[in-house]
Amino acid sequence: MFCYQCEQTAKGTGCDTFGVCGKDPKTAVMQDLLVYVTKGVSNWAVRARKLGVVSREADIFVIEALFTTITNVNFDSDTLINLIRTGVRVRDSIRDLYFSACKDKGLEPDELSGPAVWPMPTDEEAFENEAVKLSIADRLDDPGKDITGLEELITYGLKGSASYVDHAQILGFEDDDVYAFFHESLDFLTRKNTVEDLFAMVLKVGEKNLRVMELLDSANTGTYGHPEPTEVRVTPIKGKAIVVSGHDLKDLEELLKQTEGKGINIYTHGEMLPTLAYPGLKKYSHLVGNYGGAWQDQQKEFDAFPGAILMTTNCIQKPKNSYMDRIFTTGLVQWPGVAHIDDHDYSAVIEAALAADGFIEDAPEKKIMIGFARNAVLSVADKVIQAVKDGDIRHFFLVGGCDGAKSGRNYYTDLAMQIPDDCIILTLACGKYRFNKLPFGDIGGIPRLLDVGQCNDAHSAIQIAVALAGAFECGVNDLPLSMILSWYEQKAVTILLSLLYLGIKDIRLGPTLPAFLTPAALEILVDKFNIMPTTTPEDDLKAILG
Ligand code: SF4
Ligand code: SF3
Repeated sequence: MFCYQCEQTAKGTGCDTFGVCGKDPKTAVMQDLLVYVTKGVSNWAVRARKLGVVSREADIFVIEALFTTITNVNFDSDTLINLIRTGVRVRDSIRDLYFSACKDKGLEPDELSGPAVWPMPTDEEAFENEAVKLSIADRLDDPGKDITGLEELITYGLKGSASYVDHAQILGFEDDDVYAFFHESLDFLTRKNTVEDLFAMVLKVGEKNLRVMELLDSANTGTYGHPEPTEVRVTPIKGKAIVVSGHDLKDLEELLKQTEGKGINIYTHGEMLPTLAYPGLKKYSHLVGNYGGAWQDQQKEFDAFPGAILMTTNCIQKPKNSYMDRIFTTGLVQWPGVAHIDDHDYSAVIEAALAADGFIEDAPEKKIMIGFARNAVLSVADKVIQAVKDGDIRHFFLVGGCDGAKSGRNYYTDLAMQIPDDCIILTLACGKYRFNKLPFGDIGGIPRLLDVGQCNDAHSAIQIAVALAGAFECGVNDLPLSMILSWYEQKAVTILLSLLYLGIKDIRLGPTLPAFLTPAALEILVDKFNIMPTTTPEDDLKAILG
């Protein structure tokens, strides 16, 4: 195996014997093979679309397959093998549709090679050998590390974006141009491209992901209303309990409906925290607060949680035996041996919660403020702008992104604590847990820490920045705003590409730079965007504030 798609990759270069995340070699090569087959689907889908033939099956398959291969989503090689088989069936069906459209129009169909015609072996051993042969490791020699790194940057951007497309689609929000783009870019990846072509595609992925995040924002706010500033409890209360982790709002809503009146308290975890600010979700009185922090603390936190656990999207870690029988996955998340919930039927989760002890007493009350997405912040924009003009607000910091287990991430806690009192901190995604329970106070009634939401709410943060730039009649790069981002998995990659597409400069990225970016690729990013690694909180603050 060889995998270097996330920040915690072994030795900062690549996991080559076993994933630091817990991914075994078979699962790793099956993920690579799934991505390979997905490209084959898109090879035909892109051509069929040119002739007016659209296959919903192909569109949805590509999105789900990419999402499945994001870090910490699916650790079950059997599921992956089934998906590869489905992919080949979907590929052949869209190929047939393309052939008949060509025939109808009297056209000669394109002759394709590679993933478009990959012959799937029938026996298990040959299947695994093929997966090894077609894995990333093979491409590091030919076409080489620079090209492969840029191809993977595009692929990882697409993976992250696919997760947002999936969430929006579940709520009934879709855009055909988005599906078309996924096919175009995957088809592009099967060609021999120059560094310049690849780099142009990197920015196109960022551009399209802006549309995708907008779509998901419409899905979430259109279905559940705009997040409102909300004080939420972060300590448990007495009673039976279910904790829900991940990003999928629909899963939470369905669980809330099914647990109503059952005497079970529902807690959010990880990236679910922002859902406590949505009117359509916080109206459920048994949605009582947030439990725990970011994903990497789950083994300790779930072990201590006296109820059932539901993982809705990524960031599952190897479950400990102590909670193996009360953790459940849903959607695309899978761990071998963990019960998977289909079609929003949560009866097994409810049963497990009722069988567990629940919290035997209330913990001391502790609350934090959340819910500062674009609508809430822009409704007080006049006050914010005036505070900047009066010199009461000196600078804005966007400190957020993914959290992770590797050492060095206390940088973000130290930084947030050292940011001077006349500065505002915007935050989002699970990286916020490094500091979101600390007291930051306010500036003339404006809280100094504004939690914008989930990682996909980077869309909201961008809207806020654009509105500020409009008010000050300058570009986003000229605002007193600095972005200090933490990354871990591929959703952070796609958000970074969107920021680069917008031309945002001077982004600080940590705790380490992506292993898949070779010095040559980094040089381009530094030249064009002055992107830089985080150093120390002291030095970075000095460089920013002078
Ligand atoms: Fe390693 Fe990250 Fe890949 Fe897991 S996802 S195998 S930790 S690089
Ligand atoms: Fe976190 Fe997994 Fe990335 Fe949505 S929940 S940001 S790491």
